[in-house]
Amino acid sequence: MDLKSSYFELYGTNEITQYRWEQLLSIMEQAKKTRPSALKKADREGNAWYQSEKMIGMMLYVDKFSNNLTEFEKRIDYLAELGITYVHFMPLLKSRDGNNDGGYAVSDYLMVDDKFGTMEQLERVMKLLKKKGIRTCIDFVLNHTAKEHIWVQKYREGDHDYDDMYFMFEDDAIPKEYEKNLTEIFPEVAPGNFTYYEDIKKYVMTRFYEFQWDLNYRNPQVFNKIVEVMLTLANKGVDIFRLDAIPYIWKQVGTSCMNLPNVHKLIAMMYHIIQQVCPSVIFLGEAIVEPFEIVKYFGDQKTRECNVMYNASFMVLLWNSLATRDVRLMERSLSIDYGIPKGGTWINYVRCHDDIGWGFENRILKELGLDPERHKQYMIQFMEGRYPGSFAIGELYEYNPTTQDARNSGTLASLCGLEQAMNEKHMYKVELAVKRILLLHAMVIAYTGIPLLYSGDEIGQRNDWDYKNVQEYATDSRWLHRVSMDWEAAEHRGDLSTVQGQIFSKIQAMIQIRKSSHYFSADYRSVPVDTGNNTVFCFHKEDKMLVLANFSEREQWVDSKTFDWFGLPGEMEDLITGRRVRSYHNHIQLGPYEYLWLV
Ligand code: OTU
Repeated sequence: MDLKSSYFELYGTNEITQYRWEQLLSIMEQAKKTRPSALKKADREGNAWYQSEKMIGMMLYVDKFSNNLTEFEKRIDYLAELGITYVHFMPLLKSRDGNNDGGYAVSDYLMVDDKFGTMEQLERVMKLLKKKGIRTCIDFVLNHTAKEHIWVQKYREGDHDYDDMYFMFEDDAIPKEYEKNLTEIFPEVAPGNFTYYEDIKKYVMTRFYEFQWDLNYRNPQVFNKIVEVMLTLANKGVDIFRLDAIPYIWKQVGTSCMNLPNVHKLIAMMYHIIQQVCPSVIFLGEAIVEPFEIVKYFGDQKTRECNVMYNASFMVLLWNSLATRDVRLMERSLSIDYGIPKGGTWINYVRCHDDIGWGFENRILKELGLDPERHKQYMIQFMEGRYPGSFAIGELYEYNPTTQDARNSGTLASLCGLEQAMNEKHMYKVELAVKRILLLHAMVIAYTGIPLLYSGDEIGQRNDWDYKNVQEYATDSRWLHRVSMDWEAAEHRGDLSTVQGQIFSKIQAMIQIRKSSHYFSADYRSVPVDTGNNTVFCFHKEDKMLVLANFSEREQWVDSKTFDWFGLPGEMEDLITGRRVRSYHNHIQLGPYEYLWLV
């Protein structure tokens, strides 16, 4: 791409653009000049590292994982023991006091929040991680800042250079025009998309929480400033930028202000810039939108945007399969070819710090004879634990009493039945819950892409109900699953008679297997296969490897003729157990929630 012509196309050919363009060039020059030599050396290798089978991520909140960055250093060995090769630090830049949406309301991009430590400590941690072969991902919140950000302060002080950093209006005429086409992101806790401030006599665009002011990328200065902080952070050693909430960064009256063409242009420009300045760095895009919109953020063969994107559909489909014991929706949805460009790679995860929202392909639901609305209600109630027979214990998120619409919160273990089983002291249920936890991990570790674990899930941590007693968390049920690492429980990880030991050791083993075979790299595409059994999910990797997974608590049989093309009926080896698997009376047998990685 030609950066200059894109910049002028976006911002118009005039003196101001010319001035900002030159400013951008000097920001890039400066960053190039000051990039430490160790990082420059890494740059020479490029950024293809993210496509390796060795990539395994863990996401964590520093305070919840290790109190602060100093204590984090002592926990690096734990991450290495599990086999982690990249750590995603949840927002750790300075954020506003009080409610800050889990750090997603940044008040200073160049400072680490005091509650975690200092920028120097972060740099030290990144270096120590690198020594252990672990890369660093940080959250980069670029759609909005806290209303206390320095750029807001400068505006308030009357510095005209900062006049148009945000969307501000004298009266509500334009806001009303916008509202006609906007949905609400947090309809229950933060309704509306604009807020009136008496002190400045302005309506400000606040699409998320009121204290998160949307940045105005129509102003080239915003673009330059964001690029400047990004490059500064890259020079401190960040390998992966998780670009938060990207669908929203460009706004246009009369549209939904989501996924607009200029969003893609902005991201492509930013990517081009990091390629120029720090080519070992990559972008992880966060866009929890429809799959055909998500894949556009990979860019195309010529113009890359993000290297990796969250595979939100897969996550939701895994839960759907578990709750319904029916894998057809997953198998059919994953069979759709969205034309991902080469190099575009998924982050596969079972849950993250956010809620789970039930976005399905309604067309496929209908093909299966299901009513989309009623099916969604089933999932909502099942995951909350309200549906009769459900094993999950979770909570609703953003529940709308009028429409009954909601999303769900809960930790992986609690949603898989461990909390209920422990409450009932029901040993068989505990066993099933552990099997579900492992099954879901086996899927995200085996499927093409990078597996991302949530800290604490590797030892089966249950919901944290105490969040209700913390004032700034109480109205946001996502804190139910943002648990503090239970280090005492983690001590039992070597003891296979404990739940922690059973989960940790098996996940650790799967990670090791993944790292030792090229079949798990980005080069081997996963292709779903219809087994003829609705509860058994199957995919193969370029005919080299076959994954089978039973999504029910009952034993299942699959006709081995389905796999004639794969060399059956012969003998196969399960990579996980080393066991020889052969068909028995032309069938392959799978125990409750059993999964096989066959070669
Ligand atoms: C993201 O999520 C973060 O993951 C959240 O934790 C933040 O609260 C939020 O941004 C604001 O910074 O709407 O329900 O398509 O789905 O950006 C979560 C992207 C969100 C959105 C996503 C957003």
